Amino acid sequence: MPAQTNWLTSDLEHHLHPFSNARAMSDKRDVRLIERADGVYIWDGEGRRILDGMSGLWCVNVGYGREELARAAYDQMCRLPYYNTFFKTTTAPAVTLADKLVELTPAGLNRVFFANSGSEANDTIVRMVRLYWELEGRPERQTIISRTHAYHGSTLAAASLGGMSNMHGQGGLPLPGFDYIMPPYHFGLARDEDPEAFGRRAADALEAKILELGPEHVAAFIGEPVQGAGGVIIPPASYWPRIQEICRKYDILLIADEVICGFGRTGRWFGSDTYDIRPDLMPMAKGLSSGYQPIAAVLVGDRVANKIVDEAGEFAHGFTYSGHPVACAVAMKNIEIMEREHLVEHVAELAPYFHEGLSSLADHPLVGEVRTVGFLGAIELVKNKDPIEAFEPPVGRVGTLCRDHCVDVGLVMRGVRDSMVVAPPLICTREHIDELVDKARQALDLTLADLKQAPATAGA
Ligand code: PXG
Repeated sequence: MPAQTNWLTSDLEHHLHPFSNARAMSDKRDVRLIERADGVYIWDGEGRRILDGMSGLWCVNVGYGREELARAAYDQMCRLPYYNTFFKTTTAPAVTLADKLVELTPAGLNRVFFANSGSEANDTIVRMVRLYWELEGRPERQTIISRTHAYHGSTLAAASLGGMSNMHGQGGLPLPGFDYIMPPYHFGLARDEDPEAFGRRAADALEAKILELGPEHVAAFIGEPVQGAGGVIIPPASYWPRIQEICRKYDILLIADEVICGFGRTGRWFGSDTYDIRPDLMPMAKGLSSGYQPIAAVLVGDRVANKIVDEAGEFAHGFTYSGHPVACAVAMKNIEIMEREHLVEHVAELAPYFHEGLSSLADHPLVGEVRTVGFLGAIELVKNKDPIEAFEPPVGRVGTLCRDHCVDVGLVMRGVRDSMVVAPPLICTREHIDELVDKARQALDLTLADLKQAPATAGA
């Protein structure tokens, strides 16, 4: 570890950060050291305590400082720090975890493939889906349909699955075989329309896209139950039933990306439980180990699994660390903690309180809408409330300004375009929620003050 005075220079000279503007960081010497964490709080290099309203990056569901998880890793490292699951070998932690995931997920998902990140899980899915249709004798069924603002990871295939324009703008993406429909983003796309009518219309866009491409070319539809990184886009109740009807009608596979929604985030074990989704494939990561170890899994439904098991021969795919024993042992202990402390039930119980708390911000002059499900929330920032008017471009200027003020007042919230999103650890109490809401209001006040001083340049 470099001396305190040098770490910033070393970081800026040698460390390329994900999704960061290295030039701007370097010019403004703008990087924050996070030194330690406990419960729902993190501490920065200046010793300031910050409420982590984002659970790290939507992942530290059981909160920080869990010695039990450290011990699970230590014990497993002493017994067997590594062995692979290739070539007809297996390990107890991988088998135990696979069993548990089958038990926790909706019926019909009976096989598990392990990976190390959500991106790898989604890459795995692209390969499985293509193989499935090849084995069905329908290799022309290649296209996977996704949605604008979807995030499914950063590898070439996962970034192609996602619908983020900034990612597609670099390196010639998307790859062939991916297409997109609108998200069920009521506030952003159709706030004057009845939400349920809009939900059906957003789902009908899938049928229109299938017919445009020709059903014989469509392999699958992928969606997060609630779009997370895209801005906590919560679908109207009418959306998922209609999407599933369309998938069945055209016989296409359904993939529910549970990387954010999984493990209690929406108040049930999986977002698929909350929205009654019956997917053929389900990637998960993040909350699987609460971020204490990198691990991901793909739950594979019988339709795809049976085909691959019975007809593929060898599935030529895998990672050195698929089913890593230490990561699996930690994930298993993480699930044990969630069960023992009834964290999923806790989220369901406090979800109305979380909703009320965040909704109390709706009277703020900058807030156009607040929406929540479970412990996921979004606060839309607007220039004018009545009628609603967005800020001048560039999009994200005010969101970034507010995000920086959040840190100043001791809160992590994430800016997505000009909205603020939150996903606090599932262990949050009523008091933590009160603190989160108080600090969010302080940050909104500071943002408003900046905008009053320099309406078009603040945050630029
Ligand atoms: N699917 C979903 C739904 C995700 O949210 C991934 C897949 C990819 O997981 P990995 O483990 O490869 O990162 C994610 C990841 C953000 C942010 O800024 C969100 C994610 C990752 C990085 C940043 O909100 N989600």
